[in-house]
Formats: sequence, structure tokens, C-alpha cells
Amino acid sequence: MISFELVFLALLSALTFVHAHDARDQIPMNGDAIFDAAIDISQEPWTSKYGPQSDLGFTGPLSFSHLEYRRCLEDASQSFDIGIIGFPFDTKTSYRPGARFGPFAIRSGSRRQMSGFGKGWTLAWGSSPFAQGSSMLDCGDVPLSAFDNAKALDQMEAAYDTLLLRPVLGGIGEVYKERTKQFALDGKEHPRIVTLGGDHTIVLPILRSLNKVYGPVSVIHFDAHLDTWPARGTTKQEGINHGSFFAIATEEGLMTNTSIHAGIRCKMMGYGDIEHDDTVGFQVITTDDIDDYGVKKVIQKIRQRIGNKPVYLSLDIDVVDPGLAPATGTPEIGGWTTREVKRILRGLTGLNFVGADIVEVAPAYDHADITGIAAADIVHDFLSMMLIDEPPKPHVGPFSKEDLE
Ligand SMILES: [Mn+2]
Repeated sequence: MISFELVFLALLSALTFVHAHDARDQIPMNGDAIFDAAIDISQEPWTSKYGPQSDLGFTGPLSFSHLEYRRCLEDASQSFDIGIIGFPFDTKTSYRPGARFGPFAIRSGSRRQMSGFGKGWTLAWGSSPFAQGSSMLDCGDVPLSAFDNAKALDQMEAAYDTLLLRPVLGGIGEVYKERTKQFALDGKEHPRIVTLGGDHTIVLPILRSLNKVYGPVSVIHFDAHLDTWPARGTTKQEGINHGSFFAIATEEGLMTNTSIHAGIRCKMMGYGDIEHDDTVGFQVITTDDIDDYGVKKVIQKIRQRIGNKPVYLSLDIDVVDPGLAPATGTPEIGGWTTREVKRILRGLTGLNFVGADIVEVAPAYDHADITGIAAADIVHDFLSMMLIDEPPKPHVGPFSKEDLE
């Protein structure tokens, strides 16, 4: 007796043959793609019953928040207003390496914050970064040398230059607002790049690149550490590392003297480190200032310091307490909570950001992906912060204005 399966398979092959024959009669045989195009998927079992093959939060190829992924350095066919790029680099770190896997961990942590389907709206913002009229693209990772640091720094600068000099798309609606034109030396609107590090050294080539387009910029630096220590070592390359890049950037004239740190709490040689930090152009907001002065004052001081100048934001994940973000190279206890960092970032909305990064995520030291998820959520806030004109008002709900006093 012939089984049902055999009959079904025979029928299927017969149908496939007829279908193939029909299609080949009508369409010149010059490639499988043309042949495949002749298949009417709407009649196929999957599409006729279930429609598109949509990616779920936990499926699909890895891109930040499921944004479209292009290798932008070799593919200029798609313009963007905000580009996300990975700098997988960790060979200038002083303690635990592993941040070369940061871009992977942050993209992986972003899978539930889906850019499609209108998701991304939060009560805290009252909006979604994906609904601000700006086009975003995940531009992939830069293939950096893991063996030659001087080459890797040059590769980062060349990659950043390449993206920064691309023309913007100019929005995906009528609401697109020019953000960078007024500061650019060439008077043109330039895209903004969000970089996923990488150890903190990646900021030096980024500042070199930004300097060519904007001249010197101010920096808002979230970190447990100063990163303004003088270059030391017996070779030039040894002196350039994730603790000295800001000092080098200032020597090279890449920064204004109106920058500010937020969340500092590391051990130092002494107060001399702070005096030197001042010469590099920074004011210091310590981790404990949030208890003594509160979130509002922290926001106010950063905004006063930066004013209307073009500003670059660099966030080392170690600004967050290692209990909430353990996967980092140089953890320091007693840090800010992710909620505090998110609140400060919201408060900075409307400053003239020319770019941003998140660095020092080293997922080998993570537990249950919490650091990757925290970093991805912070990048989600970066996008809103860079696209909205002013900080969102506090939630009202069952509260009233009097409750704020
Ligand atoms: Mn740092």
C-alpha cells in the first residue's frame, strides 16, 4: 500500500516540475533569481496562512534594535541621519580586556527594543526615538586590526570620517530638523554617529574626526574614571590608552576647555590628578554629588557648562554601579544606578550633540546579559536625547504640580 506521504511527495514533485516548466517557458533562463521571482508566495502554505516572516524580539540577524543593517563603509547606497557603528577594539585597556565584544553585546541586548512596529515609546519620554522623522541605520562594525594599535586608531578615524562626511538623508518625513549645519565648518548638515565601543581609547580617533568637521568640541563624559591622565610610557603608542586619550585630545587642540565629567569615583594619585584634569578642560561631578545635590542640580550644572556649544557625549558603562553593569574592564563600586543615568541623560535633551558613544562593555564578565541590556537601553535614550528639543516633563498620573514641590 502506498502511504499518504509518498502520494503527497509524488504530487509535490509533479507540481514543482509543472511549475518549473511553466516558468521556464515564459522567462528567459538567465539566473535563479529570475526563476524564483516567478513563484507566487501568496499561494504558499506559510504566506497564505501567516503572512510576512517577521523577526521577533529574540530572532533574526543581529542589528541594533532590528534597524536596517548595512556595511556602510563599503555601501553608500542608503543615506542616514543617525548611523550606529561598532568599534570592536580593546587592546589599549589597562586591566580586564574584552570590550571588542561590546558592539555584539549591545546589539544583542537591544533585541527587545524593536525599532519596527512603532515600538520604542516610553512613559518617561512620552515619545519614541524611531518616530522623530530621522532615519537610522546600523552601519555594522569596523574591521579593526587587533595587532597594530596605530593602524587600528587610523582605521577608526578613517571609518568615522567616511560616515561623518556622508550626506544626511534629511529625514523620513517633514519633521526633520537640521541639527549640525550651524556648527559645521563647511556649513553643511552632517549625520550623527553613535559608536558602540570598544575600550575608551576609541574616543581619540573620534575627536580627531569631529575636529575636521566642527573644530574643537566640548565633551560630556560619564565615567568612574577621569581618563585625563598624562601619556606615560617609553613609546608613543604606550602613552595612548584608555586612561590618557582626553589629555592627548586636548594637546592636539580637539576639545574646548568647557568639558565636564559625571560620576567620577576612582582612586587617584592625589588632588594633583584633579588639578591636571582642570588643565585638560574638565569640571568634575562626582558619584556622591547626586546624593548631596540631587539629579536636577547635576543636570543643571552640565547644561550650564555646555551651553549652546557643539558637544560630544561619551559614556563609559563603568559609571553605572558594577552591581547593575558588571561587564566592564575596570569596575568601581558605589556607582550610579541605571535609573539615575537614564534620568540625567533625559535632562540633557536639547543640547547640541554632534555624536555619542558608549564604551567599555566587556560581555565576558556579564551575568544574564544585564550589562548588554543596560547599555542598549542607554543607547535608546541617546537617540531620543539627540532628536528631541527639550527634556520631557515629569509624568503626572495620580500626582499634581504640588506633589513636585
Ligand atoms: Mn573611561
